[in-house]
Amino acid sequence: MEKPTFKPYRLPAGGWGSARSVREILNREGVAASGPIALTRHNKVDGYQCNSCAWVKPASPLPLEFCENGVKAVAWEITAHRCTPAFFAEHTVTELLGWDDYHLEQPGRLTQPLRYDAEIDRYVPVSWGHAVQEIARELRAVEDKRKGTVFYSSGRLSNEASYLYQLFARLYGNNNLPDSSNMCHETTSVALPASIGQGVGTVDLRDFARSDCIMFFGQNPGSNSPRMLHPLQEASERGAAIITYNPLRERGLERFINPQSPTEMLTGRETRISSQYHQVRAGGDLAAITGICKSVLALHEAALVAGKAAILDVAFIAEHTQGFDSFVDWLREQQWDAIERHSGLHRADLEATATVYARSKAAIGVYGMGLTQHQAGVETVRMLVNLLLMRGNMGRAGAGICPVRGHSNVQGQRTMGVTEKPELFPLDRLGEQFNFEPPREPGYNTVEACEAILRDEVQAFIMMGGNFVRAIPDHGQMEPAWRKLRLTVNVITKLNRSALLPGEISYILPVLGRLEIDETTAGQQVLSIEDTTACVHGSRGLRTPASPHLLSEVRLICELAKQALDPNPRVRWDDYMTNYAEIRKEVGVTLPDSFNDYERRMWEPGGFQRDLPVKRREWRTKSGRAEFVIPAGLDEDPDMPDADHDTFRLMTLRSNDQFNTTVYGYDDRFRGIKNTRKVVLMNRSDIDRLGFRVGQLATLKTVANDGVDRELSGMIVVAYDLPIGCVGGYYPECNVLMPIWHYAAGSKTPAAKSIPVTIHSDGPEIVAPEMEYAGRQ
Ligand SMILES: Nc1nc2c(c(=O)[nH]1)N[C@H]1C(S)=C(S)[C@@H](COP(=O)(O)OP(=O)(O)OC[C@H]3O[C@@H](n4cnc5c(=O)[nH]c(N)nc54)[C@H](O)[C@@H]3O)O[C@H]1N2
Ligand SMILES: Nc1nc2c(c(=O)[nH]1)N[C@H]1C(S)=C(S)[C@@H](COP(=O)(O)OP(=O)(O)OC[C@H]3O[C@@H](n4cnc5c(=O)[nH]c(N)nc54)[C@H](O)[C@@H]3O)O[C@H]1N2
Ligand SMILES: [Mo]
Repeated sequence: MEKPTFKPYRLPAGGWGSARSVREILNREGVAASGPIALTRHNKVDGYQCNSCAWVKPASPLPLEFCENGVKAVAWEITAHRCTPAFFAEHTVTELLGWDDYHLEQPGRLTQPLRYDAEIDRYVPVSWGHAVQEIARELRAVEDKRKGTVFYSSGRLSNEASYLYQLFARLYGNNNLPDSSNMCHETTSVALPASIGQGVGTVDLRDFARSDCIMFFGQNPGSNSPRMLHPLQEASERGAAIITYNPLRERGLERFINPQSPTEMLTGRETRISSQYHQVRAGGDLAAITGICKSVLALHEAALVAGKAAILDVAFIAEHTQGFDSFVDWLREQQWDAIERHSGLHRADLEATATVYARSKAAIGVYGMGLTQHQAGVETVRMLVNLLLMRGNMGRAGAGICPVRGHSNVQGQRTMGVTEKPELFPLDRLGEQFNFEPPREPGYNTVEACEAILRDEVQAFIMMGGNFVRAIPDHGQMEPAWRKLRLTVNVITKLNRSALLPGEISYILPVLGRLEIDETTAGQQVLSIEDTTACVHGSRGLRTPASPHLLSEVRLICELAKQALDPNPRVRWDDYMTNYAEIRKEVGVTLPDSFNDYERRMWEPGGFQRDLPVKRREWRTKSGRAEFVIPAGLDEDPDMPDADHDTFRLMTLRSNDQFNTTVYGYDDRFRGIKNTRKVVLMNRSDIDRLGFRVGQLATLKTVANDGVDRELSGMIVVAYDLPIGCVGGYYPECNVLMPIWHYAAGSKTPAAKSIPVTIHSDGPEIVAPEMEYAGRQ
């Protein structure tokens, strides 16, 4: 590996850097010739839907409706490389455990089902028939079906597979359906229903085109939803205000060149994205938004005194909301010095935002992990809703709330019933439809599944996609506990670390990817997904499968269910796995409001939008109105010993070269970091205060009084532009530092953006000189 370097990136997001990267990726995966052909069908009606993020698939797509990171995700799946049984014959599991995430996925797509053989410490090929039979037998043998079996899934699973998976779990006898959204937008699924009676965002692309004020809190579109930069560019050029709150200056939120525009590429004409950029302290948004609300209130009062038009939407507040007066009382009590201390920002910064917001006609609040992954994440999201409600920015054109969901179908999965919360799915109707009594007790979410594993209560864990053990907190405790499971089933496409922690009986079951042709006796089957604006799209594979031995996820679920469950004439597994339209028919019965005429509508340009009651100002909350919340305090992470200068807030970040635990490479182009992921980004003054030198190595230790030592050494100290007291490191490397109990109250989303750590020198030697951020570029 080449020497780590740090050289601030001077270019905008997009542009030639992006175009070059796309070419390199296709070459690297050995698909330089066929990759570009596939990409012309990317996010197109009758094409396939991108397997990377959940950003909108527009009705009028660009000729090339993809981004650099979409290409990475596609190339990763259609790669020419194969991880065959010969690879497993060569390497023991113990040896592979020493490899890092990047190298584990390099051998390529898995080609055959494999079973772990403990005697030779290797995975060996096995037939599908044998695999399904043994897994089904083990599932039947679990004593306490309610507590003993977990059905995890990761958010790429199609609507069709998700629907069958939840049906399988509920017929089996539990709601243990944790999924990856428990680790990201679970906070949203708790906050939004309480505030506005709807668990998903309220805006779509048309709203972005009409808004004149877009406020961004803790979401990084440049790396995690790059196609979103197109509507943002359009908004900026139209003169809309884009206001960002983020501890880091993320390039995608600063400036952008559309790599698909020849003029922009040739002339280098870039667009400024954010009109205001506030480097809020990690966990400081609750205080910051409180400050903005307080300023808006003051502007309103001043306007009334001056005989000018009201700033608040008084009629909306009276007709549609609840709790406004108490909220105003609470706002008046909040002191500016506390707001400034918690947010790390000046009153004038927050007033500047309030002034622009107060003038706007239609505002959108966008957010991501920077809000959801804190202990008070639920209250912070609800505070952002408060801000929007004050001016009636809900249920009208150009306005609303926009959680930017992660995985390409994580939202659809929840819609299809993959949820541990029984109240989120119409179980009565499901029971009637299939003539059974669905379990009503809440199931495990991801954190609760981990806790149950630590208590030795789980016997069988089915992982439908994902790299669970790597994505969760507390690796030091979870990995040994994981190995005590009786049955672990890894339904994956590439090798990952979770599969290398076999339980007593362990399988790797390789499946088709979304880009691959899924052929049954009834012909080629198609799938559907839902994007972050609740639009549902059809997706048709176009590539020959990576191996003739792969099964589709739908088929695998049906085969397992047929053997693990008693027969039920209403559940037609054989029909479902032959003709996926039969699954969509069942979805239409369970969810008639949104999924009538599913089969046809999923091919409409731009997809069809699910019913969103807030769009017509219908509030399905307890009071039947939108509810203002009053938070318990301004502190988002009460775990953080605040007055203690030696404790830092660690934010775990994604680089531009990863998709979750899949590490595409060791460069984080936009942040200027090359050839390494073992870095700790620190403010220069913190480095000086600790007597450290830039480029030396350091150890991070978690501050927690629970008797468990959590530490990570060999981290290169980088001087970076981020607030004093906050430090940054990469996920999943830093997950070893996260206590399992450090999560958001109410949603149990791990609080991955504020882990209390101390930092210790590993010695004065400089391993990487020049790791200093040279100032704003
Ligand atoms: N290429 C690529 N795309 C992805 C993914 C990927 O890994 N790679 N992952 C997908 C998934 S599953 C998800 S959930 C999404 C995640 O996408 P995002 O929501 O963008 O998540 P992160 O990158 O974890 O963090 C977002 C931003 O939060 C900022 N931040 C950290 N702490 C705070 C804070 O306290 N306050 C504020 N205001 N900001 C803060 C960070 O600096 C960062 O810019 O992306 C999806 N898309
Ligand atoms: N510290 C920290 N931890 C975090 C986060 C954070 O910000 N900070 N973010 C959290 C979030 S938001 C998330 S969503 C999780 C996600 O974390 P992960 O579980 O890593 O998510 P995936 O990207 O789904 O998992 C990648 C694996 O999925 C398999 N796979 C890929 N495509 C397919 C497919 O089509 N079918 C099947 N069956 N398998 C496939 C591959 O084998 C690959 O190894 O991590 C969470 N953990
Ligand atoms: Mo996520």
